Amino acid sequence: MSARFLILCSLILTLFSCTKPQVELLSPSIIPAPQSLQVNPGHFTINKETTLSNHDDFTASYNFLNNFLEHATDRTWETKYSDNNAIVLEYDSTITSKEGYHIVSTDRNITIKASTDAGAFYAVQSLKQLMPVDIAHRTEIHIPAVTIKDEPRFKYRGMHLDVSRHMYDVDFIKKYIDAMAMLKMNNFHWHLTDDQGWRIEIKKYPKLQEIAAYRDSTLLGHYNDTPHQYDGKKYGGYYTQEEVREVIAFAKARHINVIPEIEMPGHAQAAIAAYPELGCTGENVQVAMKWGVFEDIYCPSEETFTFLENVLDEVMELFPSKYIHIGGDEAPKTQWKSSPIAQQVIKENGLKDEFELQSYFIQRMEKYLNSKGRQIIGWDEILEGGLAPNATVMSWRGTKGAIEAAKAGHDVIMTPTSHAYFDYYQSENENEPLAIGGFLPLEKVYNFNPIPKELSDEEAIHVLGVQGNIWTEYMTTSKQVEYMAFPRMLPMSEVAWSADENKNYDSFINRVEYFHKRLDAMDINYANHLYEIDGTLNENQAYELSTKTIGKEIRFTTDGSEPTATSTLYESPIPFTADMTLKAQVFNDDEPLGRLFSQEFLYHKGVGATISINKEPHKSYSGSGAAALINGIKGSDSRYGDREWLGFWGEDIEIEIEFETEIEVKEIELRFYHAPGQWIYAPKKYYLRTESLKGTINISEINHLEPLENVAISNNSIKRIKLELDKKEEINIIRKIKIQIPNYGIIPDGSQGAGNKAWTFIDEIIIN
Ligand code: TNX
Repeated sequence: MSARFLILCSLILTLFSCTKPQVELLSPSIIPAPQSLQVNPGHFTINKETTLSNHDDFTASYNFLNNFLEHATDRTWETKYSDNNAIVLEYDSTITSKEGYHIVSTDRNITIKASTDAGAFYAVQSLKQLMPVDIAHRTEIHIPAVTIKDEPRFKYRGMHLDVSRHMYDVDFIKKYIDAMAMLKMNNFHWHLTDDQGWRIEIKKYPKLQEIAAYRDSTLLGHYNDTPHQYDGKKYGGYYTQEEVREVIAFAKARHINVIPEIEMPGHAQAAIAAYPELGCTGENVQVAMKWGVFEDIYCPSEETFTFLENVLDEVMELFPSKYIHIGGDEAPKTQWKSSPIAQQVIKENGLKDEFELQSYFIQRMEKYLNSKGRQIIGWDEILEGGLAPNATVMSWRGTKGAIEAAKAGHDVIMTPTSHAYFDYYQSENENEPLAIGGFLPLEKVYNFNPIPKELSDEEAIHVLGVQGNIWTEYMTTSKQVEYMAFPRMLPMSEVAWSADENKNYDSFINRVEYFHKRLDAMDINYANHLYEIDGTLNENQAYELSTKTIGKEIRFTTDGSEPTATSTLYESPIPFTADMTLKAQVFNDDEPLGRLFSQEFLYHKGVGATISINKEPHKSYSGSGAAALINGIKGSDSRYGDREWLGFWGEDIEIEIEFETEIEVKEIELRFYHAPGQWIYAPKKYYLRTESLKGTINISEINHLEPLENVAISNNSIKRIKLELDKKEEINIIRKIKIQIPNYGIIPDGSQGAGNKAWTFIDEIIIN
């Protein structure tokens, strides 16, 4: 038997034996992984006579299942009481988890037990995944005999979608919600307003529809490309209240709550374009045509509060959600500083500064929403200047905000950029469609640990759950949203639902491979990076290649040529002892899969030296540690979250490299990532010090304390700094190099992240 056949047999459970398949059964590959799943001998067969029994009032689940089965089998299904050849929905009060369920399938029937409709609904989702994808028009569908007991890890399992930067039709919103339901997600965070467009009909304010919903033009290319260029086309639209109701009803039938976000006090330029009196300057502004953070924010006047209360009244009328998201992020305080109205409010209310004014603003809106029985959610900036008493914090700038809020007894939802921003790149491949930046591959999402270790068990109870965010600056079509959301929504669903002890990336990846067929059947334009090759340098200076799915071969070349089905088969790590270009490709028999892998190796003088850094890199951007800076491998020119780049947030760093013996060094090249849009700045200056060993004991020291000239060439947002050493023997015959890199400092006004500390990202230090 060939290896491939064996693998096939392990994937497909057959009734009798591998060699004589009678009934092909799918090996259960449910995503998110259930609490416990046991495969038993036997199977259940859905045939012409199978019935559906809704013993109790599991309306949404029953309707969903009935629709699905009728569609799959091309017949109407009789609903009657029977426990033979039936799919039975049954109430079971012993299932204490409100969203939990049991499924027992045998030769005789399938029983779904739950204590709520939500639990039964999630059972139905699992049951669907026990069936093969291509079941349409089959007369028989076979389902393996299993016992599943399941319940979620977190009660908040969310996905966000920004419809302001780009907008998608109602059919797509439903498709997105449908996919969320399949993955047992239960909160859809609908980001409806922002600087670039107001997308929800508010009847009391018609200019929100006429003016705020449209922008005159849109930025072309990336924000970091200069000079900025525009397409000159009017863009926009909004969801009518009727459409909003339709979306909410559709989501409700899938046990998904829809949380509207109405941004305040910042990200409000579109509303101010429609009603300039809501701003502090009274001047006319345009709906924003590019991305970023804008200074036109709501003025804290009575007029603004009345406007926002009226808007929220209509929002609450539409959305039954307990939570209303009021934004609170990225609100520059410049205009408040010079506004008499804002300063008056500060004075009258005894506030210390504009941060306390923001807090006053949010607390006032919270009071209003609380009085109507609703709760607010805000981005973590709402912590600044004092947290509103009942607010839930959505932590996006790392986890600091979440820790502070949970310690103060507030609920938090975890959406850190490092693990939850699906607008970031998911592959290092240069051919990826344009994205905002960053690097968030599938595995990193999967390894997201939502409970910060700084929290005690008691405090951790405040972590309600997790959410993936889709900011759509660079997603002009719904197909592009799908590409960024899938498959990353899959690992996020497992982070949200599955018990930590059941998580296993290899098992997950094998389930994803089959899941692609489900996504195909749903016409979802997912990104397929499963057959990409991953490379790491091991301690023996040899390069290891791997690919995530089982049963595939990797073939490679080291002379720069493209690998073919007859190139060298990868069997053991490839030694790295000279400059080389490694190219590798995954093959399934003779068929190449996925994309070509290519890696340059620079065998410079730093390779093999000892390195230390006085500060730990930030835990979300720690690459493969300090050693990554002298391993001969440069970081990606377009993604800073890979294994080679190290990120430090606001810290001055000092790097020390020590060679085994004295060597001659002529130049040192440093590489810094420079992407102001993501708060990443190359430092303004550097200091270099070399130490040489005179004889055997004396260490002579040469200080270059003045900043060395920046001979950088800005290249694809990488700043390269070449430090040429004086050609004097005591300078370039050296034992040790020390490089001091002061952080850029605070991000200046008018830039993304203004007022926050800048990041420093550094990768290979090339020593020649
Ligand atoms: C920050 S996350 C934002 C958004 C941008 C996003 C891009 C947050 C609260 N604000 O306005 O779209 O970064 O990644």
